[in-house]
Amino acid sequence: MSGDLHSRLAASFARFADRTLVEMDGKAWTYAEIEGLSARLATRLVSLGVAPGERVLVQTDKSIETLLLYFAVVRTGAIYLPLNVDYTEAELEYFASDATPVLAVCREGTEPLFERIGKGKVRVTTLAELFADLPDEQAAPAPRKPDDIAAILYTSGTTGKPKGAMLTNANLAANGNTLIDLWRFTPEDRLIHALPIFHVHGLFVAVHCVVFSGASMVFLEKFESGAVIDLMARSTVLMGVPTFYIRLLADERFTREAAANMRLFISGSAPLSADIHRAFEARSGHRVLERYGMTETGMLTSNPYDGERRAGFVGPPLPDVQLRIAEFETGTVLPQGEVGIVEVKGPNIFAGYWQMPEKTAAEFRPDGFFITGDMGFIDTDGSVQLVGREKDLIISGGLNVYPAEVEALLDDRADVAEAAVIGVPHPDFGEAVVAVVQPSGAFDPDAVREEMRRDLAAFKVPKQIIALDELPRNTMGKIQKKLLRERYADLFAD
Ligand code: MLC
Ligand code: AMP
Repeated sequence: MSGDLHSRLAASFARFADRTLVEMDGKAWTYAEIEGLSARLATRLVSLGVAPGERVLVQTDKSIETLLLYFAVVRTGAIYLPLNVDYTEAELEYFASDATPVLAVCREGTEPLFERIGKGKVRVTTLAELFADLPDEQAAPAPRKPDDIAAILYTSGTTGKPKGAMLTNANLAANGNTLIDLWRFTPEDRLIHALPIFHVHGLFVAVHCVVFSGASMVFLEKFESGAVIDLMARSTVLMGVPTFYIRLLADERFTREAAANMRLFISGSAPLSADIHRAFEARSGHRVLERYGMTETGMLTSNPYDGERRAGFVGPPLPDVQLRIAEFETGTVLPQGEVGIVEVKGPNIFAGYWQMPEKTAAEFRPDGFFITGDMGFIDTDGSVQLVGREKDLIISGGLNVYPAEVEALLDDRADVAEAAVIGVPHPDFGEAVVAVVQPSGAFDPDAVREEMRRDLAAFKVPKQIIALDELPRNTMGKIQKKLLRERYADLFAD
């Protein structure tokens, strides 16, 4: 294996040629069909100027065409840059100007928006246009080296602008290879794929586990408990965020019998509460396998396939990952059992942030360990428990919301003196975004929420805005978010 992602994918395309790779809406595509179509699509991309190292920005709905586009971009050696379909013009503008893509593939009807933000420098197209009269010629795969960038995924930060995490060919190939062994993927597996394909979880973890192992998957446009339960009788694996498991438990059709054919339920992207873990086992007879990862790193830890899957723990580091706990400020490595910042090193750790060498340097220790921003400790059995986050981050339904971004938008308003954005427990999303504001003058929370939707993706818009005459502050004048979190902990209680 040459260590590049295309070669790894191509090995599976050839080896499992006649087997089904993916199904959607009652239609199925074999490995050979997917390879053929993506190679022809690569020819089209090349004719549009897509070349090794160039960025292809993608904001399209979940579909087989989007999956083909991903494989085609990898084949051309260009950099795949997927974006949440929920992002608004204001959010997209930044990504386009930062990443300077050569091509933007967007949803029908949004071409004018992309033309606007591309400022005449980006070629704009849609999937329908790309696939119209696809040439027969199959583009030869561009030679790529393991360290070449295969994808950029944007993540926000506690301060400043979102950062484009550069994932190399070797990062993606290594993590996928490790996971298929760890989770025992075989060609007999059939994955229920209900995640979006613009994040690490649905795109790399799910798709690569399937393709690398010769398994198959059923694409659902989005998670819907009834559809997922119906598929279980002829499927073997589900990957999801905790909200999937919460919603399955809320559906009375989800029973031991319904889950009888399944061999594995995997959870990640956000904490799975020990209560849900136990309730899930009581209902289905399956112990969820929880794992932990990040956009910048891919997967880092996993509970064991055999052996105890501990509720509330994310498991030991993957075989090729080094993980340590350190003191955040000094970087001093802490002894086993002590709580500190989680730091990691391994073949899956990203190459840095796109055109941000200082930000990159700030997040690595001198010896190459990446500082995750998650707080945790290692138990006596080597299993990691995450206990919180050093970064001011809310994870809602597996999606990250940085309070600083939402606060900035509120603080800019004439009717807001100051805002504090916090995460509070939510029965469905795990955490929900709530804004506590000190208004200046007349203030209508519902109208403000509506207006915020123009600038922010829906999942970032506060589920509730609470107006207070005074925000609680410490003696230094800093808003006491901890106190607010405690005060509103039961806001969404069942
Ligand atoms: C949708 N909404 C959300 C939301 N998703 N609000 C908060 N948090 C979310 N995650 C909004 C909708 O826009 C809508 O707003 C309202 O909430 C109700 O939506 P819904 O119909 O209940 O949501 P649904 O479409 O069912 O989506 C929920 C979900 C989805 C949980 C299925 O968000 C999802 O698939 N999440 C997975 C995200 C994921 O892949 N994360 C992995 C990141 S990678 P309104 O106002 O219009 O009513 C990573 C690394 C790793 O973290 O370790 O994996
Ligand atoms: P993202 O930037 O979207 O990749 O989110 C990464 C963050 O998700 C991590 O830094 C963790 O805070 C969180 N995360 C991922 N998996 C888990 C998990 N199993 N338990 C708790 N938090 C998790």
